[in-house]
Amino acid sequence: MASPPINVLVLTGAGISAESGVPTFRGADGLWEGHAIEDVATPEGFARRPQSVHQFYNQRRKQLQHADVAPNAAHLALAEFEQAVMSPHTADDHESANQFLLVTQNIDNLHVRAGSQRVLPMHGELLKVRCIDTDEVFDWTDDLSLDTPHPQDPSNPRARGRLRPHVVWFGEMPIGLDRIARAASTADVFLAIGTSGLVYPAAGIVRQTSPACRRIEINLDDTPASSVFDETIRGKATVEVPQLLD
Ligand code: BJW
Repeated sequence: MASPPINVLVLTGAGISAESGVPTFRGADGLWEGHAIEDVATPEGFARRPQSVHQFYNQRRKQLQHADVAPNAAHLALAEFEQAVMSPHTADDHESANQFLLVTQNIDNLHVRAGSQRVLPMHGELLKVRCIDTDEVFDWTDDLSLDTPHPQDPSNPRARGRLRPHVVWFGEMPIGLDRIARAASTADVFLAIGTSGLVYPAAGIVRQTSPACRRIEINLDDTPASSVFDETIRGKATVEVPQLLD
């Protein structure tokens, strides 16, 4: 007999990429020039010191493209798991099909590089920029500055410096919240990996799941959200994620 369909929702945070060489925000090294991320990653911070904020993201953009930064065993296990859950042989019609969504707070592209397909980067993407005037989004791998020409208007001096990182700062609306709320309310399994549970609305997703949902947290340490989970697994993402999903 066919097994019932399963809905899986995964939320990842900086901890899943830590072992790929991408620093977390609130760990021992999680400061930038003595500033907490809460001070740097705001529209007000960008308005006050745009060049400094560009420098922060330029460094991280460069670092993400360093040859040593690559998806780790946790990213790869999630991509394989998605493929297994969503294999066309698991259902012959849409109604009874399994569902899978990977919501990431990370702006690195490591889930996509690992082969994950149903990825929702709710805090934006480091390798994209957005025009402040038109909201148009462009792929971007280079540095940004107050002098960067507009890709569609390169010879217009007045169109320079109108690009910003395509990321979500404090006080801005995260991406895809409706889709996330729908996925949470129908999830049978919710898995949160490597996130401190301090930043909302991401930290509140676990509370949007139904009582029947099995909620699992993987983290090195306890978080303020740990008590809401049914299972808490303590350890490194590269060890615990492949073990859980095997
Ligand atoms: C490992 C590991 C290993 C390490 N293995 N584990 C409700 C209550 C209170 C406040 C608010 C609220 N609702 C909204 C707010 C305000 C605010 C907020 O949450 N503030 C709190 C700080 C108090 N939220 C917002 O402003 C959000 N917007 C919003 O709510 O809009 C609504 C609205 C808008 C306008 C008008 C009215 C309403 C936006 C939040 C945007 C967050 N942006 C950032 C920067 C993104 C760009 C960038 O990357 O630079 O997102 S901040 C930063 O924190 C980044 C991260 O995605 C996010 C979360 O961090 P994360 O991933 O959890 O990392 P860490 O470092 O904190 O934790 C790592 C964890 O991994 C640790 O637990 C380690 O133990 C673990 N770990 N190695 C396993 N190997």
